[in-house]
Amino acid sequence: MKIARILALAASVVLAAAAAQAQEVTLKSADIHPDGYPTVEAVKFMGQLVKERTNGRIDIQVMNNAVLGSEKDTIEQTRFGVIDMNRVNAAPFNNLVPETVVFGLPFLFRDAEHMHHVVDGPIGDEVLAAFEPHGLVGLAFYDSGARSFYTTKKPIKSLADLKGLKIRVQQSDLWIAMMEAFGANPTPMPMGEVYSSLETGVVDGAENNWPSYESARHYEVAKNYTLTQHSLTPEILVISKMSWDKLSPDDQKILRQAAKDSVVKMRELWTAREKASEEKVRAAGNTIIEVNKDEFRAAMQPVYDRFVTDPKMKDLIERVRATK
Ligand code: GTR
Repeated sequence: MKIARILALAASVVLAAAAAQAQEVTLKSADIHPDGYPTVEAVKFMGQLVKERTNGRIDIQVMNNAVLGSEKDTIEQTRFGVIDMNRVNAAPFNNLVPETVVFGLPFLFRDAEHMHHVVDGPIGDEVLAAFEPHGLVGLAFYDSGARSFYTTKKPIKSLADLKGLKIRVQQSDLWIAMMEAFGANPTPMPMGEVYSSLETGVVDGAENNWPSYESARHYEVAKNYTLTQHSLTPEILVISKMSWDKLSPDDQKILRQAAKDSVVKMRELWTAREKASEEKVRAAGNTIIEVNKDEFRAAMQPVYDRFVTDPKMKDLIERVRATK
């Protein structure tokens, strides 16, 4: 009798442990972009890897199309564990995590390859680590191409054309300062409001990469696209520290690795989409304008003077520049 009871108890302990092991976790991941956009597909791909590698225990549910809100709002919700994961551009993180400013600085990255070398190396790791004190764990950087201006009426052919134009910017002090230095009148607002603001004349223009210009249909209302390519600010994938801390160290490792693996996929998707979006916009008959970038670059000195002041920031930038 006694032995039977002990055996039964032992069996129930084993069963409970197995149940805990098999417990399923669903991580909700926010994105403002529609299905098919590279960032959305890259996180879905990461989800497949995580599912396989945890035998179905951990699932990532991508909640895109801004169903969870604007980027700025979802960042707050992610910090407080209401949303588990978030794929956001570096810009809306600028005020919260100052280290992210480096990656948005105008004309700092020479090209996509230079940006890849920086984010794949120790500087990238440092910036990802800088999220932790703010309730977030940085997982990966994704490509976002180069951002360029687009306008509804007056085409931008030189720096002087930007003077006094109302240009929508992301909600970041760095970006507001950048627009001011370009001579424009910055209007910060979430991405979801840009289309109607262009259409109704609340703003004269905005700026973004080829895929966003095309997929958000801004190209239909702002038909002049000027290839200033002023910033190669990447996208960042984060997880809430609250969700992270609930995972075992082994599962954390699986997540980190799957995020890194999804970067490779993202780069393939990005290259293809950048090309496809450019072709679609050109086929629509939009005016694509080449400019001399030198005067745009020269106008950015006040931005560097204001944001690159402390020794830590100066050092980071020197190391970015020195990266091959
Ligand atoms: C896109 C980026 C989005 C968002 C958007 C914007 O390129 O992928 O995350 O930041 O720009 O301008 O708001």
